[in-house]
Amino acid sequence: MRIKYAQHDGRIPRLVFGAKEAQITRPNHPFVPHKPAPVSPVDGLSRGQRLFDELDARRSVRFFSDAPVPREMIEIAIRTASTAPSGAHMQPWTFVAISDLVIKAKIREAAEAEEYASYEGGRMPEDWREALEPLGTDWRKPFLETVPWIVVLFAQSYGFTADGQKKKHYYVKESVGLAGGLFVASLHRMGLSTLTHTPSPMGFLTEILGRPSNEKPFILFPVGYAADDCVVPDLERKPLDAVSAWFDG
Ligand code: IYR
Repeated sequence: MRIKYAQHDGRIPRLVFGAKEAQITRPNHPFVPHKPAPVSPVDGLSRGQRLFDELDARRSVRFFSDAPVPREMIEIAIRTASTAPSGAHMQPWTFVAISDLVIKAKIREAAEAEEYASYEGGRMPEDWREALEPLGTDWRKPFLETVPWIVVLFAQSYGFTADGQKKKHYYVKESVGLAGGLFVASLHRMGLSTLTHTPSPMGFLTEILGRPSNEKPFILFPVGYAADDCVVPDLERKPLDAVSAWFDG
């Protein structure tokens, strides 16, 4: 790849790498024009505020209605999630969507067995139990059968080329985490609720769902409408100054 440097202040070379240059230097990997729709800072801020208000109303839910959710809503959430940026654009994720009653019952049974061993069998360290105290969780996971859908997000530690060769994946956790975040946002936007559930360990999901060995269970999302009498822990989000640091010139 050809890279041009221009002298910036006589000492630090500044990278000059425009779209034209990219097209010239990567002839086998075409670039296409990208023109994000123009939005003024005033409109942008108001849009950002609206998105914040909407996402700030999202809560992790453990009490669900059994009201049906059309498959198309799950499909669009998965497509939205798959717009996430990913290492070398490998999109190293698989969303496995389950509405089958028998499989949901199997997942509940296996998840509760693991959670029982954690909560009641002494597998969960004391400090962890204390951290979970405000959430009021225990080993019982009835929502795994109440919900119309369970979606299990698998991380692909590696992939395959068209001719079956192993293909390296990069920044898998970061990529799959980003996809999971967009999945949650999409569900919320559609009026659906979910929980980022991580029954531990999650190996049983590989087995029940017959996934290949390059996929590791990452997050289990029960998906549905919140129950009419749903309650959530009275939690607050950290203020901006607790989640940011600034070097504002
Ligand atoms: N997996 C257990 C425990 C649990 C762990 C964390 I970190 C939570 O934020 C909530 C629960 C469970 O699902 O109950």
